[in-house]
Amino acid sequence: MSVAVLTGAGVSAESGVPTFRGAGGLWRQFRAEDLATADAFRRDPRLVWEWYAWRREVVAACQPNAAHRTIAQMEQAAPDFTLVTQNVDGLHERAGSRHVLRLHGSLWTLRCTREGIRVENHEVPLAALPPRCACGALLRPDVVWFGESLELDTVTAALTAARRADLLLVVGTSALVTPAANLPLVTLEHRGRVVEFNVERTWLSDYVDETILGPAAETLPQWWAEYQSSPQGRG
Ligand code: BJW
Repeated sequence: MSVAVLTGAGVSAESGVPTFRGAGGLWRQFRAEDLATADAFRRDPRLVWEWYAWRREVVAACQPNAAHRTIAQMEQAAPDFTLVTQNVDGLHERAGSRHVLRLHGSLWTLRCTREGIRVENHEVPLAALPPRCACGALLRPDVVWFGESLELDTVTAALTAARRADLLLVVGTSALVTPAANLPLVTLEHRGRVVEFNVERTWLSDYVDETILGPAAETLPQWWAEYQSSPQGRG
């Protein structure tokens, strides 16, 4: 039995990390094109960095929730398991997930704009804004902005997992951003079962096998407990 999980910002909502869209979402307060594009960074690196530095501070003060912990338990229990996340917050890793395919990068890695070298950095607050590499060039957040390509190896691994999955759990994503949003369709095309966990219906809800409505920190642990005691989960 091959199991995969695709997560989005909603999985971290109950930890206190703001989502992007919807009520209270980051894009309600900030214009995406001012902050999450390479053009925005070229125009005003300090402004973009102030936003990311603020988000690092918010996330550093948050703790993983029961949904993150349940997903980490799934990895231990299922021999063929893949976690794919769109999140950059690092909460899956802090909850104990060992192998995480991070489609959109990480808030905790910085990348040299000249040499492409990546450095892990957990400094909160950052000592200098915008931070610079030892070579003198600007460092940028190692995240994937709109119009940028995702790491090929990561997308390929995610697509392989979606194709192989007998069961894909889609947790807390509006599924509006491609290519991540296509993964559930790949699983469905290959006759895998897709179960969505969200506080509200999304466009995906019309296609998936089941949508479980409610906060993921409640619905996912409950679903997992029931699944484990079912014949399918025991088998
Ligand atoms: C709960 C809950 C609870 C709440 N429990 N649930 C036209 C022009 C240019 C590009 C495009 C275009 N049309 C399409 C594109 C492609 C573009 C795209 O998809 N755009 C769409 C917005 C239209 N994609 C890209 O550009 C990607 N690259 C690419 O395709 O390269 C090829 C290419 C190159 C050039 C041109 C075209 C193609 C890159 C996408 C990068 C996305 N980056 C961001 C920012 C990352 C860094 C950062 O964090 O700052 O990633 S955007 C943002 O959205 C972030 C997220 O990972 C991503 C997905 O959001 P997510 O996770 O779904 O969050 P929300 O807030 O949308 O949803 C939360 C959900 O949780 C909701 O459903 C709630 O109901 C739910 N929820 N509480 C359970 N307690």
